[in-house]
Amino acid sequence: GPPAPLRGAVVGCGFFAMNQLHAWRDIAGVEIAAICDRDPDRLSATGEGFGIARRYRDAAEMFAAERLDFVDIATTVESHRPLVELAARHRVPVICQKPLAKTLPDARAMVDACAEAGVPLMVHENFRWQAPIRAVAAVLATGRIGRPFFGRLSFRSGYDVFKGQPHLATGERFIIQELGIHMLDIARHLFGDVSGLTARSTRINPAIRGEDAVTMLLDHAGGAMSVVDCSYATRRAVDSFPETSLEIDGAFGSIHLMPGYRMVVTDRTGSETVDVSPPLLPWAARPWHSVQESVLAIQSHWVDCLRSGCEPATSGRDNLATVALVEAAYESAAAGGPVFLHARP
Ligand code: NAD
Ligand code: 89V
Repeated sequence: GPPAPLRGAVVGCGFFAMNQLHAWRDIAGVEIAAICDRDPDRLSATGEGFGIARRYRDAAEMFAAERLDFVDIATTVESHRPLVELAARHRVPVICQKPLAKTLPDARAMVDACAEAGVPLMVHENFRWQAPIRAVAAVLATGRIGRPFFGRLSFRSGYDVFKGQPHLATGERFIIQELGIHMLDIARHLFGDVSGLTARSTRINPAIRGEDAVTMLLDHAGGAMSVVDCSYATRRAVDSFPETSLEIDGAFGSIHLMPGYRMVVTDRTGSETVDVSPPLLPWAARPWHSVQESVLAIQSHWVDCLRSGCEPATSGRDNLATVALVEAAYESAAAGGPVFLHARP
């Protein structure tokens, strides 16, 4: 018969966790048995909304009382290390939201703690799981455009992300750590390891504390070069939030992902335009639906990996290289020069 359902718990019942809880409901063979949030109002509203009776304000209490097959940590970055280490002490497989940690040493300690406990760690790095990004990666993998020598990933918007996530306005670091991290992960995923990075950043919005625009130049060890640019201070007639625009030039052709989820592939035989729109899940709402569908995709991948024992694509170990790029970007933006990553992480 079918395997027993996996008993999971979600820690952090805030803005983004709602997507994770909806996606868990859509995945067969998973039951969210318990939730945790230190805020009692969020805890009860989430418990009522999703019909989850076992509720905890303290994660340590939850781990002591529950038998869990995995835990899904959806809190903000400050609590990621203590919560991941707590899960490792209880030998519970763990998913942690991005950014895994604010520093590379913290991230390494988390990866080591899970490795020593013998439990898998996956970072909820969902952008590479978005339908349009998966479509681009699939074309690239066929070799139709040849070896890529140039890539451009661009995310420019004026969408008010601070309304739903006020913590984004108060952190010392903003766009590189919160959004650039996704773009840098996609760049690694498409073009391979990065050997050097140069970044320039600035703050345009006077109402926030961190940087809200960044331009980065990446050297990939395989020979490609990419430009990654992000802004939450861009005003346009049509705002494309939360779409990533992408251009890849290869020796025999190109891939161009443009706003409106249109992908144009040019190869030696001509050009083809493909609609790579994400499906609109029943619980999703535009314009977030592409991100929301990627949450279902990455969580389904986690379940497949837990059942088969394979390493998740965005494992903690894999994600160290993305965290290293975030760190390199802040270092380069502060010092002005390039940062070389040969010896890392
Ligand atoms: P939020 O502040 O809305 O929610 C976080 C919740 O965690 C709050 O309810 C808070 O009370 C709770 N919490 C914090 N520390 C806790 C602890 N130690 N124990 C129990 N509960 C605790 O934050 P958010 O905007 O939902 O962001 C959460 C995380 O999700 C961040 O790391 C953010 O970067 C990430 N995020 C990812 C994506 C994506 O596409 N992958 C999108 C948005 C946000
Ligand atoms: O995608 C994210 O992780 C969001 C943001 C608003 C920064 O894009 O938190």
